[in-house]
Amino acid sequence: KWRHQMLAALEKEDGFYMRRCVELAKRAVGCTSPNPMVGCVIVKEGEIVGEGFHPKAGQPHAEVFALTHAGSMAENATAYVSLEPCNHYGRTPPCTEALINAKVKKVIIGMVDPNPIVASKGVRRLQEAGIDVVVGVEEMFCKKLNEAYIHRMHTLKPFVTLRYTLSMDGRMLTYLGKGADESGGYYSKMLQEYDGIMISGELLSRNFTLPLSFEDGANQPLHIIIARNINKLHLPASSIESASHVLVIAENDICVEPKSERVAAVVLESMNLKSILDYLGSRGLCSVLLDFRENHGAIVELIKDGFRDGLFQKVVMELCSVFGGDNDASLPSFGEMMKNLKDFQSRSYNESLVVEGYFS
Ligand code: AOF
Ligand code: ZN
Repeated sequence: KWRHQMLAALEKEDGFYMRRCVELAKRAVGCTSPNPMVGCVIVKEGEIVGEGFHPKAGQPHAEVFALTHAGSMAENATAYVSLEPCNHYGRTPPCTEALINAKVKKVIIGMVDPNPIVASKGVRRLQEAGIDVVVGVEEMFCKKLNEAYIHRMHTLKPFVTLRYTLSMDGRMLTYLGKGADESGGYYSKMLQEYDGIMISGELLSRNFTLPLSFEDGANQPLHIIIARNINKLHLPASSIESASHVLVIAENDICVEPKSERVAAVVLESMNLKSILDYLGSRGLCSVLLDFRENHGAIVELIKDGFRDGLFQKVVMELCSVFGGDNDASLPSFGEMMKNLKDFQSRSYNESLVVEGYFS
């Protein structure tokens, strides 16, 4: 009995293992779309015997990696998964069957999969096989991890974050502040995290280079160039080499140079933000960063559309320790913006304060 009590005291809580799942899942940040990020841990008698995460769409799911790692130790063990195990044949076979075949005793799940093909069917299948199932451990944490995936499942559109820079006196700046410095800055991390970054075509005529993430091994975002009232677009050749892919969205056929297999162009009949997002969602993008880098042109129209049609989910504002900037921008003032946001967080990076929040 004494030994039992000792073991119980040493045993970690479910939350501990679920947080480990989330940590593992994040190793594939920016790489899994249109799939979610998922982590899995197999625990036997208080010890982790298997770990895995989903690296990329088309590759095996987190559970498969963790079960392979655990081998025969998975029998009678508890599996922790940050997302409900799938019960369908997609690009890969169902994880429920893998867990059942491995004879795990219990499955602890962070959140139900909002994908209508799964939506609690995975839970049911495991229960029917006699496995003990718990749902909702560290649920908020697991939902935050996949906020973009969840949003796309519900709306078929990517999750959109509006980013801009402000001076100390609350005016708009069209450049990035010191908080966006190459390594360790918030901007490079965002570029790693988002599936796409949207900028306006007008910017490219001004020696603007396509922004890139400097994080180790980062999967670069798709550079989405919005070309309105432009007949010819010249992309910065040096940027194309380092960018992953460029997608030009235009109202009519335009000439894009230089030609490259990394550059694609598409004509959309309607160029409002809603149509653009519908299109990007259908292409499997879960998240898009709308980067405010100039005070006129196509970007201003998109911002107006976004506020009118409620298409923004999140805002990231960099407050720089400089004075000046523009007054007549299309964006609300800092105070007005803050009134519409919830769940704020602020962090300082170098000489900038980065404030983020969600639209209610
Ligand atoms: C899991 N574990 O690690 C992931 C899941 O085309 P597939 O086979 O990759 O299936 C994609 C769907 O599976 C995806 O939309 C989501 O519902 C689920 N993702 N499920 O059990 C995982 N990545
Ligand atoms: Zn699966």
